[in-house]
Amino acid sequence: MGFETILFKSDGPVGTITINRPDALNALNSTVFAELYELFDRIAQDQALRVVVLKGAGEKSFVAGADIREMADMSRTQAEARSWNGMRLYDRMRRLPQPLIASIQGYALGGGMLIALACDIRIASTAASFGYPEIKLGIFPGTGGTVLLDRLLGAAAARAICILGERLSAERAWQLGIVSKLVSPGELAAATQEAAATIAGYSPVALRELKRALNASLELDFAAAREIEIEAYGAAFDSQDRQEGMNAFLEKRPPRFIGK
Ligand code: DAK
Repeated sequence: MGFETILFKSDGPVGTITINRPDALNALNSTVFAELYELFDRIAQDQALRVVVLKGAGEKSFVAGADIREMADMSRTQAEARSWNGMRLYDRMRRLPQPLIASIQGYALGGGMLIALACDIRIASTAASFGYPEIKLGIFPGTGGTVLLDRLLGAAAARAICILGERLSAERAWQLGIVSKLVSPGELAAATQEAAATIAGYSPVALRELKRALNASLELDFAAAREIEIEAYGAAFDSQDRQEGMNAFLEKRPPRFIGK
């Protein structure tokens, strides 16, 4: 697709995006943000893709944060504009109809942890590490990073991570619930593929509507989120896939979901 900083390949229903700046530990510069946004926009339209994996190139790093070299000379206006851009990308990712898996082999720091949190599931190797070190640079995770961590983890854990700026081991991130599955470095690729294959076998309609309900719960108040949950549930229930899922169960055979 002709991108400069990211790679994309698809293998049947599974798409894989690689952030490809290994010399800068895959730090996110404005080109990465723009290219990812464009790619996610295309993926959202592609019904053949049922699940997407996001990873970083090389052995050492998933993403070591926003590109500090690029941020160093920014004005306040530029920084705020970039924050809006970043949030737009993370919202795009969360609202992707397909589930997104972050496959994390190394550093997931700052904007790197945030982009992993914008995925639905995080599978990490024991060699990975996490954290928001922004406070050490005189800033803080100001691209929705505080809000998202607070909503996903709860206020106490989020505050400690933002204020202390400490590096969390993969084990600690797993205990906190940031990491959904923790595996040895040698098992990461296979564990990621296994999760992707499992999800690819589920109904795309149910997954899309489920994500809509989960997003509503993250973004709205209790009463409004429940209304959306019921509406999304109705939409899933109305699908041919729901009929197929229940028929397959009753007929004791595996279901074949078509995404309708
Ligand atoms: N930006 C730019 N270059 C980076 C980088 C980064 N975040 N992290 C690493 N690099 C570069 C290094 O400069 C070095 O380049 P050369 O010197 O070789 O040219 C190369 O990657 C290898 O890094 P090291 O030599 O430092 O490797 P080490 O193994 O010694 O250390 C490390 C790895 C990850 C511990 C270390 O590189 C490190 O502390 N990196 C910075 C981590 C960090 O502070 N991350 C948070 C950045 S602030 C936004 C969106 C998000 C954010 C802000 C705005 N918008 C959309 C507006 C979030 C902010 C952040 O993420």
